[in-house]
Amino acid sequence: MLKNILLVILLIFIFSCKKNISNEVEVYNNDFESGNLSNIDNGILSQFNGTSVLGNYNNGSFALTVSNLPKHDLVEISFDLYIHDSWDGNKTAPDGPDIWEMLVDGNPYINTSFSNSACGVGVFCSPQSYPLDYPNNYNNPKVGAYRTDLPGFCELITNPNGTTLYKIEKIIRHSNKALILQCLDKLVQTDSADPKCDESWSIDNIKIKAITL
Ligand SMILES: [Ca+2]
Ligand SMILES: [Ca+2]
Repeated sequence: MLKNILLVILLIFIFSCKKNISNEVEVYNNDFESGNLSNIDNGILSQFNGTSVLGNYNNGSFALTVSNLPKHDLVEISFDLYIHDSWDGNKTAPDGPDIWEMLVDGNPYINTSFSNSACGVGVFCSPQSYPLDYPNNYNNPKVGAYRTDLPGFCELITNPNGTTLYKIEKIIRHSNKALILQCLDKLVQTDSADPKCDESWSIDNIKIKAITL
């Protein structure tokens, strides 16, 4: 009974929150097809799977600054995150852990690990933290993925792990006039001659909305 009452209260809360969104303005949208790297520190472009993407990065980061946001209470940040090749999740040195982070105005909103190895009978597959934060150790590789059938980024080596696409979407409290979106990795692969070919990431279709309640 108490459970039901709590559920009703929660539903009313959610409904009233939805009702109170009075305005939504898209303040940034980039699919990188025009090569636009304005306001992106350390922006690099590549072609992947027939589209232009921001990346790829290994032990790298970029920072996007969006200025002159209208008055707002929340922001919704969404993008495609490609995890390329053989990320090792929560393994330890020399293979990992393979950490990926998203920060807004310097504050971490995602601090996780990805594993992109193949699982099978008799094959050990290293766990990943995503969709939870590192060091959660209980998720199989590719949990929470949107697509797992994409080719690897690096064509120089035979890499059976391919690329996994995750749809990242975060709504956070934010009211500053400017927003800095930073993504970075702390990839570890000390036994590889070409770590960027072993594991890397890139991003596409960044959209940011300013929301007024
Ligand atoms: Ca693109
Ligand atoms: Ca690694």
